[in-house]
Amino acid sequence: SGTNERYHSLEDIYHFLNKTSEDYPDMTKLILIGSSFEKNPLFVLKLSGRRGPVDKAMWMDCGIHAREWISPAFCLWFIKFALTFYKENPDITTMLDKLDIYILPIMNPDGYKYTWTTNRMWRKNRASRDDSLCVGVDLNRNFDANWCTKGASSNPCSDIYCGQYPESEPEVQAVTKFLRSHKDVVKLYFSIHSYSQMLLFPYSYTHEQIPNHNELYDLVQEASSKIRRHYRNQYRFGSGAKTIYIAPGGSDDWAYDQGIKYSFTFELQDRGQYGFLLPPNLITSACNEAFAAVKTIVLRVLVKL
Ligand code: 0X9
Ligand code: ZN
Repeated sequence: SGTNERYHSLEDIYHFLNKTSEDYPDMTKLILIGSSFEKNPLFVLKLSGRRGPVDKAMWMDCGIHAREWISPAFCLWFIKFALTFYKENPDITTMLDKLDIYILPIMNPDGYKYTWTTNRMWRKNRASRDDSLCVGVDLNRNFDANWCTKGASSNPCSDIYCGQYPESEPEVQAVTKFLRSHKDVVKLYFSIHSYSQMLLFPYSYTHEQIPNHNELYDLVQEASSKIRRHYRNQYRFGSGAKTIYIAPGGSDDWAYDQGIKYSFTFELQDRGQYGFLLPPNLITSACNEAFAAVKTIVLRVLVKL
């Protein structure tokens, strides 16, 4: 299904965010929430409908892991789709009329840049330290959620290195600071990864079930069957610990324990044929089905809030 999508360099992504905020001044706000280890800016784009203030919001971050290129591609696709089809597509219209949507398209700009220039399979950020030759912390092991227990590594050379202490990394600090200060309004949290086609919810740091396990299970089950029916692709679903593996220090678990009771991690296409090297002609289908999942969950949750 050859469409003309492509992946975008870090510079392109910054340019897209600037241009979009200029083109849609009444529906967007570009917010600088911090900067990376190498001092690249961390921008959140706030999307809202043309209406008065609302007291509910959702958050979505992309690009925690550098090599998962479909993830930032989805955040950009989502922004473009939302702004283009507001008032045309009823689902995105409802979402933007009822919620402020905060999108961080690239949480790990340093790592992402490194995958474009030097090592396509890089995962972590690019933090260096005096006492090791190895570079990088796994940002999805650095959150303060059973930090650095089984499923993470204290070895700086590991791909799942948890960092020197919880929230040691500037990228994680920026996100936790923003979410802490917006805790009362943010009702849904989405973190976008690849690959393996899974819709996950907490916990990943323990096999224990969260209090609203059944509720979140029903939501991801419905999202998964929507994808199967409309796009003929299979997504597994369930708690992280049971569905993928035990892993501590993740953003979804941290957000959940902050009180964001609708917290999800999506693993987008594919199931391993191309893995992280998902070809550009599959971007559109990956984004369409991921959006179907996001929208199914958000529209369901909105009527409960
Ligand atoms: O291991 C991860 O961080 C994620 N998988 S990935 O292949 N994209 O690296 C899964 C994250 C699930 N949630 C938590 N572990 N908290
Ligand atoms: Zn990932």
